[in-house]
Amino acid sequence: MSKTRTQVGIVGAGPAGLVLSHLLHLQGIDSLVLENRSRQYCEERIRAGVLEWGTVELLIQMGVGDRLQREGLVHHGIEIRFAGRGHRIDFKDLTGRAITVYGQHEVIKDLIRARLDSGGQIVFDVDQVSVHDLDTVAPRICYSKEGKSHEIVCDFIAGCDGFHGVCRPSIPPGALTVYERNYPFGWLGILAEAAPSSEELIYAHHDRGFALHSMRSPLITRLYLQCSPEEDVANWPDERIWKELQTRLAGDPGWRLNEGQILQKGITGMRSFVVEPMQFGRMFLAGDAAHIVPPTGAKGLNLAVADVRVLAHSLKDFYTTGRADLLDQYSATCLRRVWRVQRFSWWMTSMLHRHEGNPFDERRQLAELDYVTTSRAASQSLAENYVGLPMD
Ligand code: RFL
Ligand code: PHB
Repeated sequence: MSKTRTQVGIVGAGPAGLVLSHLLHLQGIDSLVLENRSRQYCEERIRAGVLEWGTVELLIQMGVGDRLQREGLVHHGIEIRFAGRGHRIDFKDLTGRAITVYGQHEVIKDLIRARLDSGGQIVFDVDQVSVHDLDTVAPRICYSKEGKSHEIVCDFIAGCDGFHGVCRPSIPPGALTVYERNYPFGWLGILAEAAPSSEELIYAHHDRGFALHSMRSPLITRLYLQCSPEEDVANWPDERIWKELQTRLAGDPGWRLNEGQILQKGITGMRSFVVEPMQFGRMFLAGDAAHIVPPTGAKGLNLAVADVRVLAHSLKDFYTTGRADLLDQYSATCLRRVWRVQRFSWWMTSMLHRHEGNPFDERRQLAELDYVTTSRAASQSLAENYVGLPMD
């Protein structure tokens, strides 16, 4: 068995793990990232697309924003569509801020390149990752690669291994409280070789269910349809998807959704999930390992980045002063933002999706959409949350 040492052992090369590793590097702190997938898989996995202004600023400050600034699509608003009519929420007017549409996999490519160019260590394709001695000053990570066993002794471990990772389940039962809510629907997402049909994102409420028009580039559209969480993608041939999207996204006369070859299809369940605290001993959880939001608010990636920003700052304080005050506050500091973002994501989800049942709730939902698109106060509340609350 080979043994190495690092200051911060990071499990997971998603946005949380990679941003953390690069922030630590910029502060002179050594880390090592372990990832159970291949580099290619991580760089091609299609996920989030919306970056809050604070996420964009951080990536630029970290020196990984060049391509993002060249290729990212800056959006000054979104459209909310219901009862066949579109209503624009003008972020610029309401908040002075914008969001940037830039695929998560592009952020990942930029971060991996930056880490490797500056001598960072990312070990891809690892197996059997396990974490040990979490409540001591020398926690360890064990893993195997190509049949050989390895051990890393760390000062701290960052569990950035997503919702299905190993870090959170390694915490003794009883040390964490779980807060959870499942939704009775999922999203069928497609990536299509078609020019976006609108310059901005369209969130559409429709009697047949929610639909979302988003994009990745001037030639690629990203679209989602509300469906059952148990839906089988095999039941959705391309023609059915386009027909349903045309119906649910139908808007002002003359507007039509551009169609094209479907490059990728997938179904995602929707859940809200939080564990408290986001720490056990010397292991800190960040990003999806600690919390999940339904995607309607476009917040998961941004929240992951916000967590590791706090963690990197707290670790720097520890290494420069020897004091653990900020590390001890890590969980409470992050959870304040996490819960505000949970609230917003839940609210967007319940306002826009079709729920079975109660006609009272259907009418109330339409009143909510009417209010949010006509009251400046209500639109401003949506806008300030969507572009991203200020970082503490
Ligand atoms: P990730 O990205 O899941 O990264 C975790 C990494 O850990 C690896 N891993 C392990 N490595 C070693 N050993 C193990 N045992 C491991 N187990 C797992 C995994 O392979 C992976 O590389 O978590 P992270 O870094 O916390 O980042 C979270 C975001 O990826 C996630 O919240 C977003 O993608 C959510 N999300 C969105 N977020 C936004 O901010 N804006 C959006 O527009 C948005 N849209 C979305 C989304 C997520 C979606 N899906 C598919 C869940 C749209 C969709 C459809
Ligand atoms: C996306 O482009 O993938 C996307 C955009 C907005 C969301 C969720 C996903 O709310």
